Amino acid sequence: MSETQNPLAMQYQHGGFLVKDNLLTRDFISTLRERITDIGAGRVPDFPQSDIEFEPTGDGRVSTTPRKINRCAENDSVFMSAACRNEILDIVEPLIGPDIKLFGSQCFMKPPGGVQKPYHQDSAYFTIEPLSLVTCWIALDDVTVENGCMWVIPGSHVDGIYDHSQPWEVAGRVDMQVPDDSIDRSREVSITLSAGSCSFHHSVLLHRSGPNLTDSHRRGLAVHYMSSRSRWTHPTKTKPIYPLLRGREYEGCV
Ligand SMILES: O=C(O)CCC(=O)C(=O)O
Repeated sequence: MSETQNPLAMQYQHGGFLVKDNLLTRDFISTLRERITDIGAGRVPDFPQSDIEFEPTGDGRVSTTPRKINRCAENDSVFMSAACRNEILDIVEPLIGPDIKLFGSQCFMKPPGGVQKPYHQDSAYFTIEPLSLVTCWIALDDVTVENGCMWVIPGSHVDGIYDHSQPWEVAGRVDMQVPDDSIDRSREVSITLSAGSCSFHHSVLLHRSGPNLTDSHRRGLAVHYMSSRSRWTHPTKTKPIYPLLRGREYEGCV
């Protein structure tokens, strides 16, 4: 089926995101949740502790509550099995083509009291061209406005990269966000999901997530996919090895 005939791909091209309800089973989601608990408790010995970030305490220090687990699929076979699920790759393929590589993965823990993540575009941080990666965000818990769902500005994926010039302090370091006055919040829409449902967003789409105002976690696994025809553009850093998940490699590409 060509990109233009696929209704999901058309929706994605128009709005820069799409939602697929109940894409993964509750059993598989339970497996991922248990794996997160084991990693957090240090029961997965090979998982690098340096890839776990912690929540800020509000007084400039960092707590012992995990906020984010970086490189989950790259470090761990259980998470890699999530990144390789055919249910997901079958949706990604019409969006970026048949040759698909894993660019990265992160688990956003958003514990009770977890802080917001302000507006940003993933491609502002990704040194890959073209700027057309797609992120599958897998809901590991039921995700609501109250527990900090994602919000997006539909159609902003065609705007190009915004200035990320407003400092934002989190987890002991300063990150950058799109200045609040550049965003028209009257256009934003929330993405609420049941556990096992997934959203897919374009890497140039403006998005944020709210604070968690509830007393349970709002966990989400974000897996970033790119075409294996993409090019590495970082001026100094050596290109990492990106695993091929479907299709084929291309000479001189990522
Ligand atoms: O899950 C979150 O809180 C933020 C997610 C996000 O920014 C992303 O997946 O790019």
